[in-house]
Amino acid sequence: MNDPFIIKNREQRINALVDSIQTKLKFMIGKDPIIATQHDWLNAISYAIRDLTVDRWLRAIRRSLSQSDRAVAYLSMEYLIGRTLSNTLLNLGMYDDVAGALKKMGFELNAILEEEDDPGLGNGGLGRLAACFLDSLATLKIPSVGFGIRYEYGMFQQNIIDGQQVESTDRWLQYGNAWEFPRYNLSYKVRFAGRLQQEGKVTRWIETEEVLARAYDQIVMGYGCDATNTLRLWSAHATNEMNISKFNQGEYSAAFEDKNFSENVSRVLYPNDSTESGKILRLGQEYFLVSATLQNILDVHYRVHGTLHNLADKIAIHLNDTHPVLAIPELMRLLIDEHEYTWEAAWQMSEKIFSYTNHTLMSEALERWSVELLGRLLPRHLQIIFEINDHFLTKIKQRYPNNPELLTRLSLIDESHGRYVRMAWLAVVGSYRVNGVSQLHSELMTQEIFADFAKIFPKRFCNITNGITPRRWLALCNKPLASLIDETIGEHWREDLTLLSRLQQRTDFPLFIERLKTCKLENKVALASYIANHLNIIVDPHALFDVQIKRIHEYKRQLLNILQVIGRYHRMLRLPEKNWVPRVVIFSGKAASSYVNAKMIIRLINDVAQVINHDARIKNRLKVIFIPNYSVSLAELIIPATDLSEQISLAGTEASGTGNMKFALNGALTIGTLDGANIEIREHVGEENIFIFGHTAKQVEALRAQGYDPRKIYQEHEDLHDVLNSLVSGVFSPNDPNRYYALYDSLINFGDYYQLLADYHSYVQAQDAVDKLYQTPNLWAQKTLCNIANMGYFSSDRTIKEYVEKIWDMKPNP
Ligand code: 26Q
Repeated sequence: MNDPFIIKNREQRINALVDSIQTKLKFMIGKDPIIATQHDWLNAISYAIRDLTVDRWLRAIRRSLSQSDRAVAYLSMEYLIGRTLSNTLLNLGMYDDVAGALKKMGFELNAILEEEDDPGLGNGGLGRLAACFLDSLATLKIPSVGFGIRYEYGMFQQNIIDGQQVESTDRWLQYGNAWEFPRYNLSYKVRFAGRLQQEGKVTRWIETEEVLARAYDQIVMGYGCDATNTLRLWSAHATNEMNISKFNQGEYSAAFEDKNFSENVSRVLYPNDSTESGKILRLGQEYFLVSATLQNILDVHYRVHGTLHNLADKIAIHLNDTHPVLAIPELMRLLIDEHEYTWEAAWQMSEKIFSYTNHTLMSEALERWSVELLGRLLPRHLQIIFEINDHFLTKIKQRYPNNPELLTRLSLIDESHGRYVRMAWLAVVGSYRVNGVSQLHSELMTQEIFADFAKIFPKRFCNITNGITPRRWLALCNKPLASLIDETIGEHWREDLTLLSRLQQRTDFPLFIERLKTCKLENKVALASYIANHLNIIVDPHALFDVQIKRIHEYKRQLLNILQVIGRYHRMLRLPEKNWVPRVVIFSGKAASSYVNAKMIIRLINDVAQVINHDARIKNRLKVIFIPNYSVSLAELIIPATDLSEQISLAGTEASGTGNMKFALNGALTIGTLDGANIEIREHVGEENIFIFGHTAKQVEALRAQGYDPRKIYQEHEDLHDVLNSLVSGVFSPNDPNRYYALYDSLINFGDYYQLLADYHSYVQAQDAVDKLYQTPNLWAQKTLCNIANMGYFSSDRTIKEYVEKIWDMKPNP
């Protein structure tokens, strides 16, 4: 197609686009327009648009091969990139032209965009962070490749049936994926199991089973004209399509057994956002990603440089949590066993290459693998891990000769209950830099889980507060607000989000405040119409939209939120004449399939919704909505429509949070605890513009240490007493009054681990302050503007610049 960039005339550009889309439908999809489905058209459009990005991409790859500086390999088991077409149109600045072309063909752009499957190749925050980083790396023109797994089935689809979560498979590839380039001849053998054979100093790993890793590449387009990078996802294939001797004996299904086993490696994403230890297939996936990636990196490096000696000067390998930490022993293995480096030389290189981000402090979420299982699946790696441990502990012994407890604590092998490899320890020992994801988290990280390491390697630890890409999370998802900002301060904020501070002076411009309110209302109308169409519930767009959307997890305390809703319901029944601020309380999020308590919380929310939404006495002034199947694209709809953002985790448990940033950037006020990045958000937006409540991380610790007694709070506070009693009196589950007994019990009789009751009252007070402010709409809007104007710091561009300076040791790009 003629490049629309060089066509000056809009009419001609649109014609060129129409022409190209029709050609794609014919020659790539092979369909007659008369019978083409909406999805066929989506694919045709996607191919046509993809064509416009390929030249830049190939140029960028060529540049990166000949460059003298370091490149980044970002290793992550998860990427939640969201839909690609809309993002590409934004980056190319072609939204309007394509809308025009489609109109001419009788389509509506938004309907086509909605047709694209949202690839759910991640669980939540960690996967979305990786996607924001890819966007910023490309936009900042930092040569980098994201490596991951092309799961055939992503995060399960969540259906709500009779109030309960029911999972089904996410068949996101069923109609193909127009954005990927399969690299049929770029593949590596990944080996598993087998045994070790020692020949003098040389170790051989023999009799292994093999799986083939095939690369699928996707263009990662940054904002602005020439900015592109690559996301390379590995897909597992059998090395032997079938066992010919079994086939010849007529055992047709047995002939394909091995093939099925191999391909299972990239079959499905594990839907747990905290470690599910012991699953051998998960370990297989982690190693599969790492082995294919490292072979690929060494391969390319050797072809360009003719040696591996300078590897550390040319590449920084970043580990997104411990999930890809086997990269460290894998690099050692490749250098020693396949490239004949000595152990010491290999370790010296390795020590300069890896860096690691920690995303959680909760001990149950730290990865550990049993020595027995690791030894069975990856005997050579286990051996190398033991060698790393010996090497490390020998040095420590020299420095601290009389401290055996310290050695036990630092050992990569935990021998207290069985024998386990502590993956986070391996990551710390094998990385030259380790970072946390918010100030509080990084502080606690060096005071708690990594306290011993922080004393030994004080310079190794640092903080880099998370960020979000302003392209997807404002320009793309909130068109009304983005245009208002463009009109006011120009368009450059997309690349420099700190420019938003220029909006601060508009707080005193009544006309501007009016327009800001109109933007919010427009977004709320769109969400209300989604809710009406999909859930058959009518909500008033003028009501306060109070939103908590994220994974369902006890530490995030959705339960505290719904308890507070029940409390409000009771008060409304007691004082029906009071001028209650109408509220729509919205929840969305998935629970890990095996997480019983989280699923119970979903059920409770839905049961409470049934009762409240149908109680005529409250006159529609309170609605509870659970939106099923939360995803990146749902977040793009919900966040711009939010007035109040719920960030209420138990202080000290949410490493950072990134949703909190998206809401504030889109003009919601936060109600939250002093946890994760909420603390830094408060510093930036000012404490008068955020609703903070509850105990601090220190107070949480102190309360736990002194012996916390939730029953006392329950007995002393009548309103809370009523709320909890309503759970067990069957108000919300009349046909099954015992349904919520276990939840009730966990709060009152089993120690209330997440201290909901301890924060309940300050939470209710903060919610009352929210109502009060909402009754002064102009003041509310002014405060939302103070939030928007001060969110510049939370751009992932700033985050990535900090990684470049503090971790990856690259020269900033000219
Ligand atoms: C590990 C082993 C086996 C199976 C699953 C897992 C697994 C998968 C995903 C463990 C953890 C995760 C995801 C963690 C996560 O999303 N953490 C979040 O990271 C965000 C980005 O830094 C933070 O903002 C959040 O606070 C943190 O919860």
